[in-house]
Amino acid sequence: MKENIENLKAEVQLEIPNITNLKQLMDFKVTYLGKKGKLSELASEIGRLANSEKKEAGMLLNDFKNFFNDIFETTQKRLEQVALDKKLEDEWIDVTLPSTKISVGTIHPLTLVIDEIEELFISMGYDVVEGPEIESDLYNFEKLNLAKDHPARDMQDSFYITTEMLLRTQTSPVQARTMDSNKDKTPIRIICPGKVYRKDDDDMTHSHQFTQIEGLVVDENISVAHLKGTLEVLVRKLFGDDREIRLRPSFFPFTEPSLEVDVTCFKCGGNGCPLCKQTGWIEILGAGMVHPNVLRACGYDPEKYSGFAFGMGAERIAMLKYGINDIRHFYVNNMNFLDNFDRLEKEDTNESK
Ligand code: 2NL
Repeated sequence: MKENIENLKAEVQLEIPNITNLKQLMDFKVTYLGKKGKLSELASEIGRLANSEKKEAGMLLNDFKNFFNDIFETTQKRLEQVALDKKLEDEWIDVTLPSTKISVGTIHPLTLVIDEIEELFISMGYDVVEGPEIESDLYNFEKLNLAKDHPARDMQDSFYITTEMLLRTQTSPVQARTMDSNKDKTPIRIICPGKVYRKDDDDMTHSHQFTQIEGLVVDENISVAHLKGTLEVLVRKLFGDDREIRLRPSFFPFTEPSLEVDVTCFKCGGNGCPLCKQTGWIEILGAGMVHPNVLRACGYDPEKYSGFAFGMGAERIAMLKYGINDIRHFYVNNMNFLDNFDRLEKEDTNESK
C-alpha cells in the first residue's frame, strides 16, 4: 500500500505542471479523489489487508488526500490568478481615450413659449384644447363669420385639399368646435395652440406654416375690460412686470369690436429704440369681442352670452422674447442655433432665480 501511495504521489507531481486551466484541474481531482477515482481504487483494497495493516493503510490514504488537496489548492489559486490576468488583459480599456460626445436634446424655443403661455392660462382656470389641422370650410370660415363670398376668404390664400377641406388658417376652428359641441352652453375658458397654414412666401418674418395660440372666454357679461386685464397679465408674464398695453381699433370678421394690441417696448422701456422703431410700442397680438354671428353659429345666444378672443403667433413672441431675427430659424433644425438658444435660455432662468 505504502508503495502504491508513493507512486500515486509521484504521478500527481508529474502531471500537475501539465494542467493549464481550472476545468482540467477539476477533471484531475475527479480522476484521483472522485467516487471511482484512483484513491477509491486503493481504498477498496484495504478489505483484503491483514487487520494489523489496515490502520496504517487508512492513515496513508488520508495522508495522500491531504497531499492532493494541498497541491490542488495551490494550483487552483495559481490558475485563478492566470484566468484573472487574462480577463484583465482581454478587457483592458484605455480610460485616457477621448469619449464619444453624447448630444443632449434641448427644448425648442417655440415649445418654451407655448409651455409658458399654457401654464399661465391653466393657472387662471383655462383648458388647453387641440383640434385637427385639416379643417372643413364650415369650421375654418363659415362659423367664424367669413361667409362664402367674404373677401377675407380670398385674401387668406389657403392650402385647399378639396373644395370643402383645407389646412386650417388659424386655430379658431378649434374654439368654434368647442363652443359647438358644448351641449349645455356653459361658460368656456380655453386656449388653443397649434400649427396653422397660409400660402405666404417665406421670408424673415413670414412662413407658410406657423404656430398660433388663440384664447377664448365666453360667459355672461364679459366685456373689453376682462380682455384688457387678461392681456395685461399675459404680456407681463411674457415681457416683464413693468409692461403696459394699448388697444388700437382693427378689423377681424370674427370679432366686433376688433383690436390690435401693443406692448411698451421691453428693450427701451418706451423711450424709442430700433426694436420698437422709435415708437416705444411693439405690436404683439390681435383680439376682440366675439362677433354675435360667431356665438350664434356655435349655438350660444348672443343676447345672453358675450365673449372675448385673442390670437398671437408663437414665432413672433419667441422672436421678440429671445431676440431671434428670422422666422425660418424655427424650422431648419440647425443644432448650432438651438444649442446657442438653449444657452441663452439657461442664462435667462439663472438670472431670474
Ligand atoms: C391674430 C389675431 C385673432 C381671434 C383671433 C377668435 C376665435 C373665435 C371667435 C373670435 Cl372662435 N375670435 N380668434 C380673435 C381675434 C384675433 O387672431 O393676429 N392672430 C395671429
